[in-house]
Amino acid sequence: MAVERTLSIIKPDAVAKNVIGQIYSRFENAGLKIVAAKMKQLSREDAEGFYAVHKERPFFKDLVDFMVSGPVIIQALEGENAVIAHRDLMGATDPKKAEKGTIRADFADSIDANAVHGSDSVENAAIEIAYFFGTEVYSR
Ligand code: RTP
Ligand code: MG
Repeated sequence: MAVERTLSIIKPDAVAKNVIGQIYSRFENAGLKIVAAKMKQLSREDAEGFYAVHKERPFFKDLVDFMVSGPVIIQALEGENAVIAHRDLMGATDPKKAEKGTIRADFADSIDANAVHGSDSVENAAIEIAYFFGTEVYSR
């Protein structure tokens, strides 16, 4: 088993629903440690840069509009197989398809407003953590 880090975002819908603490509890109960965290109102430039891989997709503008619609909470999580462990807690992208008991099944309303983001690979996690935290993140 490998200790990994992953980048997590609590999206504007979940921040507005006042469930930050409930989502943090799920991370902690799953053995994921919060090693960096901040609340931030993303600019369009922040959101477009973060989701640059999706810029040709039809949902890109809606995704950016949504991500700048209110503050988000951004954190780096650390633990055994953190990337997959975190994706398992999140559930499927579309909350209607997400397994019961996952964050998206319990807190998300739609595929657009789907409560959380999580890195999809260790490589992307490193890029995404650097994107938001630069060298601020504590090393192990
Ligand atoms: P995320 O990156 O936010 O953790 O979500 P994900 O990996 O589960 O999904 P991804 O394919 O990376 O898509 C990024 C976000 O774009 C929105 N999306 N909308 N309308 C659509 O078909 C569609 N597909 C994706 C979602 O909000 C998704 O979280
Ligand atoms: Mg993704």
